[in-house]
Amino acid sequence: MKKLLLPVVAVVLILAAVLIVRARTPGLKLFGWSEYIPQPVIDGFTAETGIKVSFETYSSNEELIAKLVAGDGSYDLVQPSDYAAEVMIRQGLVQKLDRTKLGNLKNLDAGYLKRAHDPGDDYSVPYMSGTVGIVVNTDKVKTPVRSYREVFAPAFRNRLVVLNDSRELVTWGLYTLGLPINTIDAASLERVRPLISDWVKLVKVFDSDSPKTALLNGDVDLGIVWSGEAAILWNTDKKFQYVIPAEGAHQFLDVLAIPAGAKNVEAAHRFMDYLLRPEVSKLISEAFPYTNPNAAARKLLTPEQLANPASYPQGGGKLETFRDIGRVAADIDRLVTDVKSAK
Ligand code: SPD
Repeated sequence: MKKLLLPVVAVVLILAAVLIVRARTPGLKLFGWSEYIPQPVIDGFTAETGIKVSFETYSSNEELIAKLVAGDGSYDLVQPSDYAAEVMIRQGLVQKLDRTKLGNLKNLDAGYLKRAHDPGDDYSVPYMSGTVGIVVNTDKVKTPVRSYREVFAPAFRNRLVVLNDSRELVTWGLYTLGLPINTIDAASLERVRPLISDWVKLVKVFDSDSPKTALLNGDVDLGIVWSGEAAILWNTDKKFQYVIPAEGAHQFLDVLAIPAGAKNVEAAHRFMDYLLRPEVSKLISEAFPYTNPNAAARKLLTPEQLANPASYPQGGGKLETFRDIGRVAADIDRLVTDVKSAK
């Protein structure tokens, strides 16, 4: 009996030790855009550090901000776009970073630092950049489509996929009317209303997560999408052409930031620094080919990857970033909800 007891006790002790170590190893609660951080990259981090990552996704900055304001989630790391980071800094929703823990910041192209949303780079680290533009299946659409007006043409009724994003939709209307996209008031929204009210009636699919899917399936023939989605389509078939709209287009920089109440700040810094490694950042570019702000990672990309016209657009076109527009953001949401419900 005694002979049996000893190994049993040993096994129980080992199991208990494993459980204690596990409980003490900090996890990381990550809240990021869908289709943006490859699972193998997350798994690589866990394999190397033992830090488990729980990953939840969202489809818009407004969804992210609403969760943080409500205090839901207790996230350790989030991934806002530049203008959303600006809102979050103003509202005290994110905390200052410890740059001594981010040795790989040196890999970033300086052109992506000291931007208006975070002039001192105190709160955020660039992740990926991109644009919002027109993608056309040129097997199905034979006329040139270069502007928002040309996308929202009666001929394309029920043939369109567009982002399910209120700020984006209103911006396309503002550009079309020649109005500023960051100085928005009640008058400009009233001017946009009839235009986008007509537009939403033409749309077959609203999708911010994977707008490429409706194009790949042949459910729609053209749309307005994130550049990384268009880049994947181009990689799949060169019939999918990406165009920066003639009136102007949104250029975004998505960043990483640590919420004010994060519990695992150390793990969040480690994960950020891991993502900034050239070889890791390259993996991200391969899975989700947005514009990579990591200069050292870009050196590892192939000429073909760098020649993708959606990932790295060549030449002209007016590109603008979004800014924090304060309370008008809620008016935009209401306007878009209104016009969609009247669809
Ligand atoms: N699937 C990833 C999409 C990332 C888009 N970020 C830009 C948002 C700008 N409103």
